[in-house]
Amino acid sequence: MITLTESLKVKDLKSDVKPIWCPGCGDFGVLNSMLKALTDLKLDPAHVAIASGIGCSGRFPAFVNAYGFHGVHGRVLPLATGIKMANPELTVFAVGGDGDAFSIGAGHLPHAVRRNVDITYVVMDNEIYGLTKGQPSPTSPVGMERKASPYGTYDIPLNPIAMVLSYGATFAARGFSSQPRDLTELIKRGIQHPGFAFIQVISPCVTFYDTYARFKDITVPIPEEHDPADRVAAMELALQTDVQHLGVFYQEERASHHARVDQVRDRAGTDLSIEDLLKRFVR
Ligand SMILES: Cc1ncc(C[n+]2csc(CCOP(=O)(O)OP(=O)(O)O)c2C)c(N)n1
Ligand code: SF4
Ligand SMILES: [Mg+2]
Repeated sequence: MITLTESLKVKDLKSDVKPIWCPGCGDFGVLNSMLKALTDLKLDPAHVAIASGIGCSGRFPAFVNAYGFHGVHGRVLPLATGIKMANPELTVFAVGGDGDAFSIGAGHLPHAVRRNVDITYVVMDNEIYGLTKGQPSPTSPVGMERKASPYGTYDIPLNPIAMVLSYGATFAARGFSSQPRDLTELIKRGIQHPGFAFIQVISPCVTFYDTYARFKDITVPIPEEHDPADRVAAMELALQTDVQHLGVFYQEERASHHARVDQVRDRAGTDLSIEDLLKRFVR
């Protein structure tokens, strides 16, 4: 994490590109929380990189005055992993939607989690495909009736927090875009976590599936007595779906991906030339 000595203001981190999200979209709350987290931690934007997938949420990097890479649909995690491996000094974010993360990109998630790549992954979960005008996503609830599902969805939704906990996540949290102060704190904790920080953010799509009222009713803070070092207790909280807990479910420290790659590099010997390596492995 490379920081500045002087403070930046949120406005310094806003790029000249104005968000074209619909007024009221939850993604505004996520963007503002992210900018506040970056300024609170005094992160040097020249050492921040934000990779995104495709979706309304995928537009995110364009609005931040830092390095950004708007990738292809579902491939944000390989992209962010590559950025971190190429330059471990960068603070790296992956951002995207529920479709990007849990449909087309779902195969990448367990591996980024188990590798413990030191990035913060913010998934803006609106339980729908926003950009493509409202098709069901893997987190849509059963019975969701929209134009693309006129008789209601019937597949059970995935449970993102339970998924990453079962993959061995070292940091799993849930926030709500309409609670930006708490979300800012979660993002700061994610950035400071030395490993893969997974943050599911409830971020309603006002145009195709307005869930503000539902989530206002069913969201509750994680109980104060919850021990975030207890994976089983975290899983029990995650499996409760009648209420949706907000906060940090689980956190532990484990060597990150690039720390382990460095260890392998040390073992292999850094003074070896390509010729030495070829002699050793090519017969
Ligand atoms: C390979 C590929 N398949 C499908 C699409 C079409 N597509 C674009 S965004 C999207 C889903 C967006 O939903 P989500 O990831 O939840 O993001 P949101 O718009 O809701 O933020 C799809 C299916 C695409 N761009 N590329
Ligand atoms: S369509 Fe939905 S997700 Fe996309 S910008 Fe509009 S409100 Fe946000
Ligand atoms: Mg979505």
